[in-house]
Formats: sequence, C-alpha cells, structure tokens
Amino acid sequence: MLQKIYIIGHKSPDLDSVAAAVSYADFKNKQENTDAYVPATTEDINQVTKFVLDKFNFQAPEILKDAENKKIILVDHNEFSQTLEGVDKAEIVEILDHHKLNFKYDQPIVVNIKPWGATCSILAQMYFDNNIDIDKNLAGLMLSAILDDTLITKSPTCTGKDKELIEKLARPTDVSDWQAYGFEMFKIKSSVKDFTDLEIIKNDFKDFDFKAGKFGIGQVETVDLSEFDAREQDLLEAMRKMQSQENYHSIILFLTDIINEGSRFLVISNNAEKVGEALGQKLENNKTYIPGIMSRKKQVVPLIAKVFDK
Ligand SMILES: [Mn+2]
Repeated sequence: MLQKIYIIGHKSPDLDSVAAAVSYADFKNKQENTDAYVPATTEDINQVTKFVLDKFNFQAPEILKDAENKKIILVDHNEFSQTLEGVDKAEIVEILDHHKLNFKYDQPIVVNIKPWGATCSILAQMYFDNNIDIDKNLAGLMLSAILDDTLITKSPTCTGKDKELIEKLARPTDVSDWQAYGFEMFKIKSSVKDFTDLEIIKNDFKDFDFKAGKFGIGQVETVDLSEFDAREQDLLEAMRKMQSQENYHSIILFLTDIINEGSRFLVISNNAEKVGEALGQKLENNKTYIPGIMSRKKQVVPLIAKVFDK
C-alpha cells in the first residue's frame, strides 16, 4: 500500500494553514494522479476556518498529533518551534511557505518559499501555472485564506500578486464583493466574547526561539478594539501565569484594529522596558498602542528579533 504523505500547517492553525493543507493535497493528488496526500491539522480548527470550510463544502482535515515515522509536507511554516510533535523523527519531504526560513535538515528537500501574503497565493499560482482545474469551491477556499492572511489586502505583507490572485479567484465563486465578504469573515474572527483569556491569547500564537530566550507572540485581529478594553488586565494576568509556567522570556499579545490600522500591545516580559524600546515605544502598565502596525511577521518579529536574537 502507498504510504500516506501528510500535509500540515503550524500549531494554533489559522485559515491559511488549513486551506493550504487542503489545497496542496488536492493539487498533489491531481498532479500525480494518486490519493496519497492527506491534509491534516495539529489541533481543532478556529471558528472562521470552520465557517469557511462549511461555506465551500469542505470537511475539516484529520487531526495529526504526532509526526513520528510519518512522511510530512510542512505548509505555512517551517520553524520547528511552530510545528507538531515528533517532527524530529519524521521524514520531511517538502516545505511550502511564505515566512522567514529558519530550518535545518540533514537531507536535500524541496523548499518553496515566496514573500507573498499567503501560502494559498503561492498555491493558487501553482494551479494556474500547471493548468490544473480550480473548481469554484476551491477558489473560494483559497480566496478566503488570502483575504484572511492579508487583512483584506490592508496588511503590509500584501503584494500586487496577492491582489491579482484575489480578483482572479473571486471570479468563479459566488462571492460578488470580496471586500464585503472579507469583513464578514473578520466579524466572525472578532467575536471572542465567549472565549476564555487563555483561548484569546492562544488563538493565533507562535513561539520563537530567540538567543535571549523563548518568545511567544500572539495576535488578535478585530473590527472592534474596544471590545477588549475591559479584558486587558485579565489578559495580562493570564499571560503572566503562562510566562512563568511555560518559561517564556516574553509574551506579546497584540490586538490589531483592521479598520483603523494599528495595534494595541500587551507585554509580559523579563525585560519589558527593552521590549518597549524594540517596538519604539514606552510601555505604560505593560501596554501601548502603535498606529500602522498590523503584521507579526513583517513588523513585530523583525523588530523584536533585532534586539533579542543577536
Ligand atoms: Mn499564512
């Protein structure tokens, strides 16, 4: 029997991670005329991912907790700090991603990284380049992931290529106004009223192993920042607890207002003053607001890494 090859995104899976796994499995299976490629996620999918999979008639991928002895393709990430358990005992066959490369391996493998706004943008272009048919549901799925990762094109990570692909993918779908559809998605993302503090922090959270120590950087994208005002103290408390229990140098949570294009930062750190300096701001009571900051990978991580990873 053919050995399965699992295609899987990062921990705390976001829509792009899940949609990329689903789409790339479809692409590979079609291209190689097989069914060996299986999309997977590390854990339960988030609410907006559920909404999108439902809307375009896809099943949630199977959950894969341990990669040991499995063949794996990593999508939408490449850092071991962000991947599933057992990857050190797995056979990684390929990487498809749009983040900075921080990957070492003892074998030559296929690595495809482009500095575009979403992994699904790279994938959509691969379908077009290889003349592989994209049905309207798959177009809708990839479109949604690009809109999500680029904050409806407002993020500094969004490139001309992403915009071109958004237009192209929207055409065959029933989405007549992609901007309005994008806001509908972000309203679902923003509705975190029923979440615990820890669920909010961990909803879109990534670990980074910097020279100064372990950093956890979480982001919440919202259309209504004021919804969080009353919870900031509780969020900081939960972050403080998490920092001591899980040995973080720093935990940074930033709440991005996609309407006004800026982010509210909450910081718990062994050296909060220095985190503030790295961000170019003075923190007051572990908090600050920075206009224009919307992207973890293009803005926050480089600023923090410059100070704490040298
Ligand atoms: Mn992504």
